[in-house]
Amino acid sequence: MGLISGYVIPFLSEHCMEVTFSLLIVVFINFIVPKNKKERENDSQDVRNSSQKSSSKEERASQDVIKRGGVGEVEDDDDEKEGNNLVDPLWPDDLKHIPFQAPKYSEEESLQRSKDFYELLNKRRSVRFFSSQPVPREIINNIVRTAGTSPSGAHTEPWTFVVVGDADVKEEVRRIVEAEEEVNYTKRMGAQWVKDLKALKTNWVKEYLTEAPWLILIFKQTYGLMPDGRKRNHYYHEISTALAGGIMLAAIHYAGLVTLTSTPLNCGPQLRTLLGRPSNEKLLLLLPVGYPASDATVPDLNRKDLDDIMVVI
Ligand code: IYR
Repeated sequence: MGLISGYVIPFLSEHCMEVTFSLLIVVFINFIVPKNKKERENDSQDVRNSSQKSSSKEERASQDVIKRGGVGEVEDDDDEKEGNNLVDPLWPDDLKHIPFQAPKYSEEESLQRSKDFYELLNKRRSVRFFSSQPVPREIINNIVRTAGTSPSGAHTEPWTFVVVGDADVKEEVRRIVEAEEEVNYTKRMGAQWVKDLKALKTNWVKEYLTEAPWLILIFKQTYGLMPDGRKRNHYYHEISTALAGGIMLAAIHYAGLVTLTSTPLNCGPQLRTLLGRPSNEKLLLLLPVGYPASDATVPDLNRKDLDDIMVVI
């Protein structure tokens, strides 16, 4: 008591301003500086390799969505620390830049083409009922070539398209997917998700996986490997591969074939093992490809109007 009333209280009342100020500095250093430092680390990590491991609320939320709605393979923490481990750049510093020739159309032609292309793609639907009519490999080759024209982070082309036509492998894919999807629908997805899908009449029985002549499994490569085994960053591998998937959907439709953009939750590791793909490859999408069954149906859905999807500033 003597110490407090004799020294501490008189000291505090005499140095009130200094004490308050010091406390503010301590609070600032403890709470604000580390947060900014953390954000900076996250930013630089994002820029460095576009991995999805930062800890902002938004990022955690999107991770959660991926965990719940993605194909469910957690990425390894395989980022190489930068510093002395820099590898040679992807491209030589003196990489040649060449003139770009765009096809030239008049304004009217452009308008017509934009309308035609919209009308074509507006006919695309996700189809779940396939004919077993064969589709020549060369058509599939061209579809995969087209997907491979997608832009990618630093032109790393971080994708692998596994094309399955073998009936036994398709059977095995179906067995794996149906077993996992049954657990997804009954346990993992949750009541709201299952309720939201009810009208679309999807469930865990997936005949299309054996009916369609081809399955295309789209893997994102989370990193690349150099001939000496060292890793190469694959920037924005997920966005790049998803873009390639979108271009592939357009190519499939343009060829008069159908598909559906399936994301078999929690099947990634098993399918990767079945198909003998390396651990840097993670399954992103599974597309059955073929002709629609003659009695195929699709849900009677409308698309949002332009005004509902576009904001002009
Ligand atoms: N992957 C499941 C569930 C599913 C999820 C969404 I989101 C869909 O739009 C459709 C299905 C399945 O393929 O059945």
